[in-house]
Amino acid sequence: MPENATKAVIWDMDGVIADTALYHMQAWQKALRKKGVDFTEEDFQKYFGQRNEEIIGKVLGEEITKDEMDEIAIEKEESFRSLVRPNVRLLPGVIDLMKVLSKNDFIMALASSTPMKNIQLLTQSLGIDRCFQSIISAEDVTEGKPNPQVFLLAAESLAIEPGNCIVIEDAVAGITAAKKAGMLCLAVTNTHPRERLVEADLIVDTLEAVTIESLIGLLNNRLKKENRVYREVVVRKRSLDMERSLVLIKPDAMQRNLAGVIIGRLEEHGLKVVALKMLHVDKALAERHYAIHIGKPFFEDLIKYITSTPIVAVVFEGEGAVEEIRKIMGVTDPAKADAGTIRADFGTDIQKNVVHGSDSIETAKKEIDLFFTPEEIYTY
Ligand code: IDP
Ligand code: MG
Repeated sequence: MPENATKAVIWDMDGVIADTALYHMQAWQKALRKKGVDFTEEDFQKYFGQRNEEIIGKVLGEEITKDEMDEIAIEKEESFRSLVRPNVRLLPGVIDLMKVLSKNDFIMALASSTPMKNIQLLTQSLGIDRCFQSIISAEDVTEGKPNPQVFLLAAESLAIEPGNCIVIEDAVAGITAAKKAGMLCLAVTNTHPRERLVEADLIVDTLEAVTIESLIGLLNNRLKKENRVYREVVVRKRSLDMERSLVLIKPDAMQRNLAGVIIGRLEEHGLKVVALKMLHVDKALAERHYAIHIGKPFFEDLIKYITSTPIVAVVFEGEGAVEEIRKIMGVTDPAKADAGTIRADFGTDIQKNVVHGSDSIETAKKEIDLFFTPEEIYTY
């Protein structure tokens, strides 16, 4: 363990480290069938990530006794362990990410809604039981996720401030718990689609896609955000040099609730919103907007990214707006962008750079026409 560790990653287990959902569902079905309850896949999805007693209480109602509840929970967990023992596998990217985290002085905890027995069985079977400085299980908390208790306890046991902890989660309740704990959250779409995980700060489809830079970037952004002093808004008069530029709040920014911050940064410079809409860009529009990049190695990925979730399109107006917006945004690659620019502060990598701004007056005209009709643009 690094001597003066200042940052931590707190791992959820089921659905992040190991793909155990199917075995949990089968174990629930077996235990509840005896009580005459048909536990469907939908029920399972609904209660995913919650603690046993909460699930049993909700499924069987208030009248159930504590003894009955314990009996069902024990039976469920026993059959889960016997199902999982011969089958459990690590999900892709877990080991590599753990290695790179410890190389970069992150310490790690495991915080799961599962009983300690399951955690031990899984971590030992997978050979990762010695990777964590601390393990928090269902027995350690009085309330499960979405209550933040489990993560706060983990941070406390590591002696790391919640604001310097990144939680890795796959469940909606887990992400809510992480945010309530004041932590950053990386979500992986192993269990739920992206649209359900938008509360997270960063969403990936597999842990193989996580870079150490993006995690460190998350922590840095947090610090910058807190230290940031809003500049006084300059309200400018209309002049003959008024220009319009198209700004897109890209999918990664929308997923991380940054639309307001980005629009705010531009407004702070006296640029005026004259048109605004939220839309899910389709492939055809994406290909027209990025036509200039057809044939480049990143083109296909760029189209996938810009069409992945809805975005906000804004027309800004101001004197020299086109060039000024490019300056406020920073250059394409966030790693190379000047400090204090939008991309340096919030961008993750050269593709996920949170914002688009037209690159010339000519392009701006074409791009605005793609996204807005003339009637949709307001003239003050
Ligand atoms: P710009 O957005 O700063 O004008 P462009 O070169 O026009 O940058 O590229 C359009 C978008 O394509 C970028 O904002 C970024 O999202 C993506 N992009 C550009 N270069 C790369 C690259 O080398 N790899 C992956 N994506 C890229
Ligand atoms: Mg461009």
